Amino acid sequence: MTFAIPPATLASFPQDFVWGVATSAYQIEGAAAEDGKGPSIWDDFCRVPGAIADASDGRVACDHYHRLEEDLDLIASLGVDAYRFSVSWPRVQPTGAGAWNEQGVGFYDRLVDGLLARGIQPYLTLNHWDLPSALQAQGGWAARSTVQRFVDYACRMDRRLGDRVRAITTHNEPWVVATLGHETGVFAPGLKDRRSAVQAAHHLLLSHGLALQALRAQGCKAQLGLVLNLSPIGPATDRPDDAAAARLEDGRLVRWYMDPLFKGEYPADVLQHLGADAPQVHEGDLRAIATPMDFLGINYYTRGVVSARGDWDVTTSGHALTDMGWEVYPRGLTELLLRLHRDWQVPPLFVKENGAAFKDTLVGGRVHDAERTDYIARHIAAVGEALRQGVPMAGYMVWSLMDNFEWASGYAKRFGIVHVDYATLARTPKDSALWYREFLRQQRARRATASTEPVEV
Ligand code: IFM
Repeated sequence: MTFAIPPATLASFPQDFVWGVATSAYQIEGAAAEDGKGPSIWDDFCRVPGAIADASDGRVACDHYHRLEEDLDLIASLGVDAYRFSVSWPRVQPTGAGAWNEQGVGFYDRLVDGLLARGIQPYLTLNHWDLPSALQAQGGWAARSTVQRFVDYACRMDRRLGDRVRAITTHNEPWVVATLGHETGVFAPGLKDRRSAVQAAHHLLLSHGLALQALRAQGCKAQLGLVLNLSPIGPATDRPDDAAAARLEDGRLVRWYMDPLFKGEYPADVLQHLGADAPQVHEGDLRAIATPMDFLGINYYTRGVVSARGDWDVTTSGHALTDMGWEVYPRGLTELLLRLHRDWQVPPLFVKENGAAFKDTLVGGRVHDAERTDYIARHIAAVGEALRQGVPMAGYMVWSLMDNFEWASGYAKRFGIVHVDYATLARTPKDSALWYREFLRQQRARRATASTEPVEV
């Protein structure tokens, strides 16, 4: 089976386009209570009966903390330009305030140096959801005091690693933290309160903006930005109530974040919908949130289709579904990127996560995951198409380097291009990893010759 990307599309990727793979701390590190690490809200949430589908947790995960060198070699073997990882805040600052844990910082020091030694650019994320439990006890993201804690943490991390990392992302997917963590309660910290969710979203955005200002004020050398999970949202039918429901969903997922970041205002229709649950916004907050970024990261997996009655059946879409039940819809990525470029003054855009869970089987040392390779190839083509149409795309990163702890789904959902045997923790590159490596090799060859020859790998 070959996975072709149209030559015209391939030719649109600039020479300095950044190709990478991504992970996050809680999902791969393990060592959840070692070397001075404090507890996080995900350590706590995993103990709630029924919270995690397979009743698992991140205590061991992929044991990345103890297998750092092996994993660095694995990343290097793929031939990527960049590796996106997150820092576990409670590993470097166990209670989210005050004392710093040198052993924890040392781990990230070795990670960054190990990447650089292998010629890979480190892309650091400060918050990929594992807030220190001690801060949750003081209200977590719903409390304004967490904003300053985060700014302090960001500045300290920059002083330790900022001279060596290419980019610092403040938050990964604030919608998930706010909505799934505080409104539907299916993610940590497991609250079910819309007002808290909306306030948490505001504090995440505010802490992002203030962190950028503080980092720049102390001379941070890394590129600075934020990563949003976005999708194009459309109505299930042409009925007016479906159109209204889709517009509101777009407001809560996309415009609620894009408008304050790039226009310095919350969308009026969503504020009206929220009524008394609208956030407490202080004078100057929106100006801070709109602090210019060096890049915007987008995580894209699927589109959203909304019906007013909540009865759209994804299995009727006619498209393949992933093991998460998510529709495979690469065209939605091009649509989304074009819209971001058209409707907001966006800086260079990165796809910071894109990938798919499928049911994999390891047979004779191979995982023939053709569906995942097809998914990735089609989404890379979708990015190329956006580039061709003038969108300032700067990079693309596969989610994920390896199978890992998929939050409330536990270990059953495998997103990796590298298979992890959770009994032995052995890593085995899947066919998708071999394809990506070959694709990147050809990209590099194309860079070297600046050729536009068709590429079929
Ligand atoms: O695994 C997650 C990741 O942590 C954040 N973005 C979506 C991925 C797949 O669900």
